[in-house]
Amino acid sequence: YSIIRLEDYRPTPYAIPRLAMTFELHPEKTCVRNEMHIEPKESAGEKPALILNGEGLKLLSVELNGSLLLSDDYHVDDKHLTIPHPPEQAFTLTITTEINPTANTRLEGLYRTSNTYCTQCEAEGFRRITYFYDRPDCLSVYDVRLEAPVTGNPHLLSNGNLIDSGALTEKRDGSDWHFAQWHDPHPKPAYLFACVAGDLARIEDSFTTSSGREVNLHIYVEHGKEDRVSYAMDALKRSMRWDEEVYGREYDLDLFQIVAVSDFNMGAMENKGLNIFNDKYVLAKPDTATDTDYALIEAIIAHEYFHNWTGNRITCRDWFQLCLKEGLTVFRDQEFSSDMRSRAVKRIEDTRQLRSRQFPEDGGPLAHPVRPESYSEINNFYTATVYEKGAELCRMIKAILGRDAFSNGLDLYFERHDGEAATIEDFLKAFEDASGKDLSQFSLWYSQAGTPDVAVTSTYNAKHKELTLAVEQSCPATPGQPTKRAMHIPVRFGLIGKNGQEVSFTNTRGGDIDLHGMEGILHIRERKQSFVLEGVESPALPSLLRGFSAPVRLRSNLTDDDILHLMQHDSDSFNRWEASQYLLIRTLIRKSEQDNPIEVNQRDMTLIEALGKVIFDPQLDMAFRAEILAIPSETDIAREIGRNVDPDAIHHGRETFRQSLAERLQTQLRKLYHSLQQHGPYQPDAEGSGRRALRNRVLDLLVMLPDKSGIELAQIQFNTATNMTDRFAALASLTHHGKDAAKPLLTSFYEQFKDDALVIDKWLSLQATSPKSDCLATVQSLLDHPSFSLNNPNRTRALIGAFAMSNACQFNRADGKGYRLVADIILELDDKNPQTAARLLNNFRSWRVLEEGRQAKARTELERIATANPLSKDVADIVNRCLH
Ligand code: B3K
Ligand code: ZN
Repeated sequence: YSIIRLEDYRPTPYAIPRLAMTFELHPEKTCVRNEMHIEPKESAGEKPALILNGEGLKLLSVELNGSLLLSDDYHVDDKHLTIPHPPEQAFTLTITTEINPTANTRLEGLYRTSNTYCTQCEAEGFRRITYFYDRPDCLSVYDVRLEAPVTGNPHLLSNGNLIDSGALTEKRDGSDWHFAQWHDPHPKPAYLFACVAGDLARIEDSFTTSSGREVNLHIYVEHGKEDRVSYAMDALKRSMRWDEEVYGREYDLDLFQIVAVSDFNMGAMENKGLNIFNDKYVLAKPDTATDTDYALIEAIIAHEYFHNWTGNRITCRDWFQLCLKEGLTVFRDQEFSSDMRSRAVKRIEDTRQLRSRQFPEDGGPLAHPVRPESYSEINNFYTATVYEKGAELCRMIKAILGRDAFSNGLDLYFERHDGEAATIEDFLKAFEDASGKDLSQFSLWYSQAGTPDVAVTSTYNAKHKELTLAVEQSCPATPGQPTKRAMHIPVRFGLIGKNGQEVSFTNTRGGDIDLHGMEGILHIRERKQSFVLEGVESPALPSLLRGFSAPVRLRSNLTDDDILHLMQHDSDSFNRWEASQYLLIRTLIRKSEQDNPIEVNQRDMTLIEALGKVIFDPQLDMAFRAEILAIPSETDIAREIGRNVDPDAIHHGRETFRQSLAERLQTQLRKLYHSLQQHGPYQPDAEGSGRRALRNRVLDLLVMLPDKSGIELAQIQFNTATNMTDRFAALASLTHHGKDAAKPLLTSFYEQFKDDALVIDKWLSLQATSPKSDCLATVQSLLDHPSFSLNNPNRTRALIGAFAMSNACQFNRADGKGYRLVADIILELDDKNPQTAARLLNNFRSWRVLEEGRQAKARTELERIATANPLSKDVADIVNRCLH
């Protein structure tokens, strides 16, 4: 497969400022007529050929300025349509193609989902609908006419505003047809095109923008699901308001539509004025959705809406710039959620995510820069690095510039590039021009892959009242990048004294430090550098990397006792959590190395008591206490160990530590559990979800008690729960720790929810993440369960994705059967839905950190995949990178 390189970028020789499309919708034979107005660009030089993208299309006709072209005048291969000698003046090219939406199992282009027609064009799906410049720098105004039988398709939707609609005068195939005509005034790239046709329920609302324009809001869902839309609608309105208030960005059409579908390759898609969503991220009511589902709906509704400005109004010049829209939009949705909920807790969650999803990517064979320089399949670059690390880079720019200059920089970016396809250089230039700061060293974050290491040695000189922070940075080699240059790393910090109080400093030297009251930001720029804080009256511990101000791995010379002190006293709650995580990971690694991890020594006791102090502190936010109680996962522990990993030892060590924790704190835990009982109706807000999170984490410890009292509590909770969060948490604790008590409850859960696919996904995931050795057989038998289907990405991810991603000890079974199962599925799926198959394969990315025996088993499966024939470009790309 060919490699596309950033350095090879060339603009197109032609522009397509407008096109008019007509869809005659038919389940197997949809006819697409595409009338393009094409203009040669002045800069293009002598008579270049017109080369349009197209794949999997049946070409019916090509017309130039209204006359049919003969097949000598153009040529077609499996990826392009080429007109070698187009006219020198502007011309109209009309291409008619036929496609089969029903046979489209890739879920890219136009496909069918539950009898609804729907599209997914990002990144390169438009070329499966018609021949076009299917690249983000070709911006066009779209007029779209949809024609379909009235029966089965009462709604005909596309981007922009509805211009006209009505009945077709003549019957077709004996049935009545109708049409809808849409016009989108905003020029957009083809990846933002969308259309939907089907019989769905519509929920309506409206929003008045800050300048007083009325926008109709329509959410479409399957009939019968109307009662699950109110939260999404509310989240949409809050997003629209927030983008006006915080970024000064107003919505720009008369209509905003969201369609929820049940077959979708990813979370959602920001098509202009017509977002299409995986229904998992729209539908919620208290008895079917958990608090986590609600929070994700809020975040994803916001994310797709925010793309209207960051992605749609300003799009990407080429796919290498993907983080320009994705990193920035993730940053914006994270800020939105922080404002809606608890900022500190949101930061903890995002940091946890980054470490568990992005760090392993950055540290393994799939590592790539936030802005990659080459790819063979772009769909494989919608990664945690581009999205989440990309968001961290925006957050660092804000930290470096300060709030006001950051906001001015963004305004300048919007002003300069509205209506354009931009680059990362354009983005950074706007911030440089608005702030007068030089971001050239900072820009290395976009081109260098890998997680930098920052080592800090702190020494206090009592005589001079100085604290010196000696800093050293390095970055491990990553594929194609053996050596790295020093980066600009902003490290936010404060000082905590022996009495637990914050300690101030007056002056600094040795490097660039911003001061904000008792806090500062170290601007690390050299490989080795010493910062000196002056006027430090008493010995103090540095509280470093507050709020995770840079996506790095931090090491320091602080002792475990120092960290314990910070865990108890840091004025920065994020760093209190960070300290607890550090100590927990150290303990859990130690446990995984011990022959008898059950023994509780003095160090364990000290940590358990310190954790108890936080967990039982009624002054603290409950969601925060729940985060402290979220013991690092087995994958997190494995990542910190980094080599020769034995997942069984990690599992055993972690379980015994959790059991010790439960036993030592059981009296208070029980009391806390009962005190957190819900009063009043369910609310998915920060307060309610924080309380449930804490209570359910407590329950998850109590079920480990040998006296079975916790199991009983979980059974009662399962049976009396008034919402899915509590019911599911009880079931999860029992399934993972409760031995036989879970079996009848899993059955009754299934019976109760068997008609509700999204709830059944939870049921599948739960069984796929059981650490017990019979899990493999369970997953195998669930593959044949009537509620399961490999044709649906949500089902596949719920069962196989959860097994591979969240069941460290069973996926990584020593006998290799976990790998075999997942590899079999990948091979079976590859031909139907390569994108989803490639996603599953990503779970093999950390295979080299395992002990030798497991490495060998994983290699066997990877090689089996690599040599399969045929193999999609998507899977071939990932498997080859994993092996090399
Ligand atoms: N932009 C889409 C993702 C498209 C993925 C294509 N493989 C959703 C989002 O990030 O908002
Ligand atoms: Zn996005």
